[in-house]
Amino acid sequence: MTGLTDALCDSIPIVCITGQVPTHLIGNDAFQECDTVGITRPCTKYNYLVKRIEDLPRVLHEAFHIASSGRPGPVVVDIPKDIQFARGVYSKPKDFAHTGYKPKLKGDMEKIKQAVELMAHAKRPLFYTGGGVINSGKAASDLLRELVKLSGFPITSTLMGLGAFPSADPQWMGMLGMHGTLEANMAMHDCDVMICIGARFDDRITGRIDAFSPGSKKIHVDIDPSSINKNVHVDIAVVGDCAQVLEDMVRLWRTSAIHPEKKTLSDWWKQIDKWRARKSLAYRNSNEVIKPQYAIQRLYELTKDRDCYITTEVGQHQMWAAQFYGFQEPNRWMTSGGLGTMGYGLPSSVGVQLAHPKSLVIDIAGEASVLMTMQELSTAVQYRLPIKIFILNNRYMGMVRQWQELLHGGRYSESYSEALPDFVKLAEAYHAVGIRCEKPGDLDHAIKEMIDVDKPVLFDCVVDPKENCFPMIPSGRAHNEMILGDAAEKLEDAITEQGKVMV
Ligand SMILES: Cc1cc2nc3c(=O)[nH]c(=O)nc-3n(C[C@H](O)[C@H](O)[C@H](O)COP(=O)(O)OP(=O)(O)OC[C@H]3O[C@@H](n4cnc5c(N)ncnc54)[C@H](O)[C@@H]3O)c2cc1C
Ligand SMILES: Cc1ncc(C[n+]2csc(CCOP(=O)(O)OP(=O)(O)O)c2C)c(N)n1
Ligand SMILES: [Mg+2]
Repeated sequence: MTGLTDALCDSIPIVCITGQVPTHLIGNDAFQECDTVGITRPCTKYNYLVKRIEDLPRVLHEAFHIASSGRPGPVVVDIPKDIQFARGVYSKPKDFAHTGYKPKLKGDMEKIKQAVELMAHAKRPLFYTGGGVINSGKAASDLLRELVKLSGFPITSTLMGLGAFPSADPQWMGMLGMHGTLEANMAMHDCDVMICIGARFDDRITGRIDAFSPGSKKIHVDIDPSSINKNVHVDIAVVGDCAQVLEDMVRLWRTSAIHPEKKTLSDWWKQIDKWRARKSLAYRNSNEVIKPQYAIQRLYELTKDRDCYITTEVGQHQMWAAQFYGFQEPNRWMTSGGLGTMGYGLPSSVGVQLAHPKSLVIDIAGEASVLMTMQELSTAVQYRLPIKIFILNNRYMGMVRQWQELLHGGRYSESYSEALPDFVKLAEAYHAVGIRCEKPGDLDHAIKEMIDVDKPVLFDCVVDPKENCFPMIPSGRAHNEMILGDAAEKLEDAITEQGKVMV
């Protein structure tokens, strides 16, 4: 159920085939009977109970079509035991598209024209992009890059959209939202035209809704009509697939006679550079203890020239990975965003390694999250999948501790663990390889050793236990009320009573 909900929240296509008691026993409280269709209804895009073998080919084709088209999501197909044993004749259904399910891919041309015109007159424009660009496929990322380059506008993205635009490009402003950069959040607050492409105005992005980007006209491109005007009212809504709409936008932009004035745009960039100069991701490094941010920076430097995929667990390490690991291509970053499910990263890295057997696959993990699905290390060993589990071991459920520091005056409860396993021995118990690193000076060598081993590795990177993840917008605050790392001592005053309920 957690996996399905996770996939629903993050628009991930999954077909899940489940086993049911024989049809004649359904409703009898039979041995191991469970109302799978009933239970999974709220956490699937669609679900089926197959009662006749003749229906199976159509249902399976429909299931894959529904899961992967439009706004992707999880589909469950529940197959009773007698249907599993029955024999039937397979014939490919002629038209397996579900009646009443016809996602709109092509955007309304009139709306797209209005959007491009608004962009052409913008003084302080900004692209805010998200997971929809990744979902739409490689063409969408290519077209996005083209439009951003043609327009010269700055671009930020959500956690789910990382990699659609290269982080190494000067127009990239880093991730936005609760743990996003100062420049991205300030630009969201102060922009006059916001171009949202495949993102859904999540509360980690908007902060206080009534103070969210108060002066901007908003364009929203999304394949799901129910995402439009759900959290934030927009001025121009284009329902369609990112790639198709972007293609039209690029064409119209190229042929448009009007473009923003160079001087106006350069004034906007000067303002952005001032925010950038605050270096909101800065942290105090140490020669004694490994800072988690430094560990991710070194991991990035030592893996960036390889064919690398990153998955994560959930917590501070996930946010540091988003902030400090640079993504240049789409689909290189797998993380649980909407549900934030601890334990996601390890099984997810197993799946990624199966799909890309020759690539380097790294799960950036927290020591608490990774224990939730540690048994999957055995799957990796069994199938000879050389995944690397890079644990930022702070001996805390760090994200929980950080909030306990913010909201509860540092009264830590159940967020510290002094009963952790010895991860090196644990790796060995699974017949994997364990590596521990405790000193900043040893880190590069240890990371190289991890990369070179052709087996699953559990890397215990012992980091500063009390490091907090900054910058942050305290819940219930606006984008221009961000806290930077250096202001940490003022944290307690920064959160309002109203904000506490939004954690
Ligand atoms: C501890 C923690 C902290 C977090 N902090 C942050 C943070 O600081 N910043 C941040 O950004 N996120 C953060 N998140 C993630 C956050 O909760 C949301 O998951 C994320 O912001 C949503 O990203 P998105 O808007 O891109 O939407 P997604 O969930 O990726 O949704 C994609 C949108 O695009 C649409 N779409 C899908 N396919 C297409 C297509 N083909 N064409 C057009 N549209 C399409 C969908 O209908 C949907 O509206 C955090 C998560 C956790 C667990
Ligand atoms: C399954 C699940 N349970 C609880 C939570 C709430 N939660 C979010 S982050 C976190 C702590 C994660 O600790 P760790 O894996 O050590 O990561 P760190 O924050 O220390 O980097 C918890 C308990 C969750 N997101 N998922
Ligand atoms: Mg931890």
